[in-house]
Amino acid sequence: MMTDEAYMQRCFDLARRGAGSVSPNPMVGAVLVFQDKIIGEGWHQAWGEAHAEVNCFNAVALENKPFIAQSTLFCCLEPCAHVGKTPPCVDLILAHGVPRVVVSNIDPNPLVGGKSLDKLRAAGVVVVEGVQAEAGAWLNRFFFTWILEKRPYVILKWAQSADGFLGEHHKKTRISGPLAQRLVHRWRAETDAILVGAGTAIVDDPKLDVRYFPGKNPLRVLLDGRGSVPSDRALLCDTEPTVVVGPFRKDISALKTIVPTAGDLALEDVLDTVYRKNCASILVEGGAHVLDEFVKNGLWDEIRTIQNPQRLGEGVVAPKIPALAVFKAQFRIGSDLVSVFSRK
Ligand code: AOF
Ligand code: ZN
Repeated sequence: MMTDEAYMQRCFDLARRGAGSVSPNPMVGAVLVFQDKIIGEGWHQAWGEAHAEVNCFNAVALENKPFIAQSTLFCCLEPCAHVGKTPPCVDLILAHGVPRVVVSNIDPNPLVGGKSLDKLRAAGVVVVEGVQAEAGAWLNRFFFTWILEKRPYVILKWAQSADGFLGEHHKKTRISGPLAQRLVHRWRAETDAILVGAGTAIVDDPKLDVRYFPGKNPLRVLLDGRGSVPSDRALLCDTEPTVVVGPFRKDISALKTIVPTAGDLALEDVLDTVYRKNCASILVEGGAHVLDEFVKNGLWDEIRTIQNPQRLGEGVVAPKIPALAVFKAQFRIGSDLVSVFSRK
């Protein structure tokens, strides 16, 4: 007999397939189980499209449809109660006569916020909530932050040499290996926005796009309070949009949005601009000064470091992991060591 926890894990795995395609919506997976057998599975595949529950019911084979009214529906997030781009999932569940619903987390969206679970219970459905709640909150940490704190979830990311340097001074330095680079592009595809400072744009001239992993490019944000980045840098002259936080200038393409400032804009305001562009997450890729500013201001939720075995001897010193950081995970990819820390 499979446990509720095990079926919920299946929901998480299905939900993850929506990573990079559903934001700022949550990633949601749903599983219908009859007598310890899965008869339907679904997940939210793309923003604006069908919710996980709809896809799950639609996936049930004709001969299994009569069993829906005797099945348990597992869903990693409380089903929606509102008419959004799709009708309320809670009504669909009631219409199918599902007798038992198991969820990981209550949907923090004020339009839902427990209403669906109340409605199900009032209709006599057995409701179990909080199964694998911590893992569910971790899965949808971008969505939870975006909804509850009205700001994007902030991930600081850097690669460092074995002796703790980000690179040589004033020189583009490749630290991580090709597999780690692919992973970074995956992270970019799964994040809504990406930010660098002027120094990085000048020295590294990054594109900040997704070339080594399938997926969408994140919205690029350049902090350039002094307008010092030359207009021939990719972020200012290529055909992709960039949000440039800095003084107004005429020498960059019309695809770039300028958020005008004279001098540095408060990082909270930068995050607010990104939040208003419906970005639920932002990857801060450097340089050292920008990373330090985010750490100093306590504006981070997660830190991902990539450490390469090579030593540089000298160069730009990598930031220190703040005392508040909690170790979350570590794994090797190629010859690099990836470490993940979170705030809680
Ligand atoms: C569900 N199942 O698979 C998802 C839910 O604009 P809409 O209509 O797509 O609604 C988006 C909101 O619905 C989103 O903010 C969140 O509260 C909930 N997401 N709910 O029942 C799903 N993705
Ligand atoms: Zn729904």
